[in-house]
Amino acid sequence: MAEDVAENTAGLMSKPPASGADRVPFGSRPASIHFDVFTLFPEMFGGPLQASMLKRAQEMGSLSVALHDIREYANDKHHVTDEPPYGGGGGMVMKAEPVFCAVEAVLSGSEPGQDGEDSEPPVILLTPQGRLFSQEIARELAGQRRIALVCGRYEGVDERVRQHLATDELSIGDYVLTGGELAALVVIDAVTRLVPGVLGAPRAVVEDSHVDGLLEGPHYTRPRAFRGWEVPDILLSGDHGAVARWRREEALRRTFERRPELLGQARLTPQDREFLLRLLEEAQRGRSA
Ligand code: 6GU
Repeated sequence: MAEDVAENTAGLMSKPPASGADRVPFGSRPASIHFDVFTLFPEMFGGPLQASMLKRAQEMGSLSVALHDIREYANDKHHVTDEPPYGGGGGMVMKAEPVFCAVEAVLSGSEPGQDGEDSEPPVILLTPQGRLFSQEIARELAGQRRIALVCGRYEGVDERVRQHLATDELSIGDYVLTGGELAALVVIDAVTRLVPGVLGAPRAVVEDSHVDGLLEGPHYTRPRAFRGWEVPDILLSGDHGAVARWRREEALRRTFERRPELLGQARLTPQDREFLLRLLEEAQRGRSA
């Protein structure tokens, strides 16, 4: 069944590792992650999983995604997956049983595919009530071999899914989406790029915004002057130490200006603190002038 969905969404199942994967030392194996996604709208995943990094990660064998249509696990003739809420009120609530049946069938290995390897992967429910997804959570999840993502829909999900099936509940921000599907894609993207070998240059991960708790500073590429706007001279100086310090200060400046609340958690050197103090003094002078 998972295969059917994947094929209908044009080949989303994992492919055998490409030739580069056999350069891994004997006895170890390449890092990879598998997502089981439970959704009423598997067709929402086609495009994003078939482009760019997520496509390449699947081709390399670093990522596999199995889409499971919850509707197929509804036991009644009409495959009902939602009902009006007990106690009245508006909207519809996602029924517990089809979700339980789908997750249990797939994770217990009674479903063809990735069974046996890890019988108790995290089962993450995606709803606006979850804890806020972050780079830190992405890093934790990137250490898993397998993750189940359950996409909430409609006005809600039967509470028993939350209490007795999910091991965690995530939200991607303080706004309301029509369902957890886009949030699941956000999680898959953020986690997959942290799987070793997925990004070409490991430095890119180390220097990411949010990794050391700061926003990234500005970047420039050719040409040196575009419509009269010049690249900062220091980037052309060839002085690597000066460039590194400038980048650090621009990251600090940007974080100070846009997300000052991040500075409390950031990893800062004494030199960073000195620079921030200068920014603070400048800001205070600016305000009193
Ligand atoms: Cl995970 N689901 C929905 N429906 N809305 C959201 C969300 C999730 N995260 C932010 N908004």
